Amino acid sequence: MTPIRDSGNICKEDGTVTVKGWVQDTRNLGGISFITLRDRHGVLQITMPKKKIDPALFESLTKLPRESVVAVTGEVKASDQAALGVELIPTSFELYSEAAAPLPMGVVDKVNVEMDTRLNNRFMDLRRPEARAVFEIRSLVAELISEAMRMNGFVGVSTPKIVASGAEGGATLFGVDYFGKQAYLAQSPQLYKQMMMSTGLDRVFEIGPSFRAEHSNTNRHVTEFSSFDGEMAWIEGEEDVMAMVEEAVDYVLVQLRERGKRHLDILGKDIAVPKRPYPVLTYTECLEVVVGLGLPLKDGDDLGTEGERLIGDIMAEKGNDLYFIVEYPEEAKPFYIMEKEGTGLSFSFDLDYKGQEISSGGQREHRYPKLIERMEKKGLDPEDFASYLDAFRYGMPPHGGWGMGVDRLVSKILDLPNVREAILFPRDTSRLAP
Ligand code: AMO
Repeated sequence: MTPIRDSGNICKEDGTVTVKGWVQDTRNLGGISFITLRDRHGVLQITMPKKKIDPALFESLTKLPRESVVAVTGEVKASDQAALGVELIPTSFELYSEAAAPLPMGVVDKVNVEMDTRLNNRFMDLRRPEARAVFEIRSLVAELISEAMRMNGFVGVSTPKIVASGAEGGATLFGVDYFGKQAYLAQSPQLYKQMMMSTGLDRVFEIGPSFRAEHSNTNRHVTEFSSFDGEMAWIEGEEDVMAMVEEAVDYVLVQLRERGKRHLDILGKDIAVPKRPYPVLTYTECLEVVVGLGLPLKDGDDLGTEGERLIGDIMAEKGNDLYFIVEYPEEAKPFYIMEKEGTGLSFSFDLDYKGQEISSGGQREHRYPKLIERMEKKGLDPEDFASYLDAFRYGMPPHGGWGMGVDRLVSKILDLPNVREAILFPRDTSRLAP
C-alpha cells in the first residue's frame, strides 16, 4: 500500500518547495525577519532577508498574526543557524486562514496554563507537541491492545451503548428516553460480552465508550471513559484471566517503548517495563496495611483513592509498578462475579498501576441457578435481565474477563497528573463542552 502524503508539503521539479502549516512565531529584526512555521511533524524556519525578497511579500509575511494557516513557497537553503539545518527563502505565499488575536491561550509560551483553560480551548492546546504526543501514544496503545488480543485468539466486537438495564449498579446510570421507554447509556459491555461466551466466539474484546454518572470530581473519574474489555471462556479460574491481562499490558508496554519512542521523547518519558509475574496481594492484607496507616476503613470497603495510593507507595518502594489485588469480599463485587463459597470472598481481582486501579475482573458465575441467587442477594430483579439470563439457560461455559480504563492506563504510563489529560474532550460533572 502506498501511504498517502501526511502533510501539505510539496516539492516541485524546479527545486522550489511549498510548505504548509501554522505561523507559530514571527520575528522582525529590521533588515531580516523570520517565521517559525509548524506542522504535525515539527517546525521550519522561514528566513526573509529584506533586500533579497519582494518588499510586498516581506511586509505581508512579517505581519501575519500568530497561528494563521499559510502555504509558503520558496527555496530551501542550508543554514547553520536554523534548528533543522535548513531554512526556506520565500518567493510567494498563500494565506488560507488568518488567526484572530489575541489567542485564547499561547501555544509556545512557557507560562503554565491551567488545565481548565487548556480543556476549554482543546483545539489550541493540541497544537502543542506535548499535548499531541499523548494522543499519538494513546492511539498506539489501542492498536497494541488489539494486536495483543488478536495474537491470543480474541475477536474484536462492538456491543450496544444504548441499553435496557445497567450491569454496574443503579447509582451511576445515565437515563435515556428511548421512544418513550426507559433506556440507559451502557456503563460497561459486561452483559453482552458474557452473552458472547455462550456462542462459540469464546474470546472477545472491545475498546469502546462506557458511561457512568459519577458524581465524584476526582482526577481519575470521568463520566465517559474508554473501556478495554475482554471475556474468555473455558477458564479454570480467575488466574487464567489475570494471566491474559498481564500478557496484554506487558505487550503494550514493551512495544510502546520501541514503537512510540518518537512521541515518548517529546514528553521526555522512558517506559519502565515491570518484571513479571506481577505480584499478587490479597484485599485483606491491603486493608490491614492501610488501616494500620490510619485510614478509617472496615472490611468490605473499597480501598479508595487514598488506600490505593498508600499501597502504591509501598509497592513502588519494592520496585513494583503493577500488581494484582485478589480475593475481594463477595459483597463488594457485582452480581456477575462468582463467590468463593463458604468464605465470604469472591473470585475477583483488580490490577493497580502506580497506586491506581486500572482494571478489575474475575471469574463469572456461569451456573444459572446460582446467578439468579446472586442477583436476588444484591436486590436485583432477574426479570430486568431476562435476555442476558437466557444466554445462561441453554449451555454456558465457565468464563471470566476484565474491564480496563484506557484513559487511566495511558495516564499512568505517562505519569499524567489527571486522567483528563489523556482524553481529547473529557466529560465530567461540570464539563459538557467542548
Ligand atoms: P469497573 O467498574 O471496575 O469494572 O471498571 C473497569 C475499569 O474501568 C475504569 N473506570 C473508569 N475510568 C474513568 N472514569 C470512571 N468513572 C471509571 N469507572 C471505571 C477503571 C476500572 O478499573 N464490568 C466490570 C469489568 C469486568 O469485570 O469485566 C467493570 O466495569 O480503570
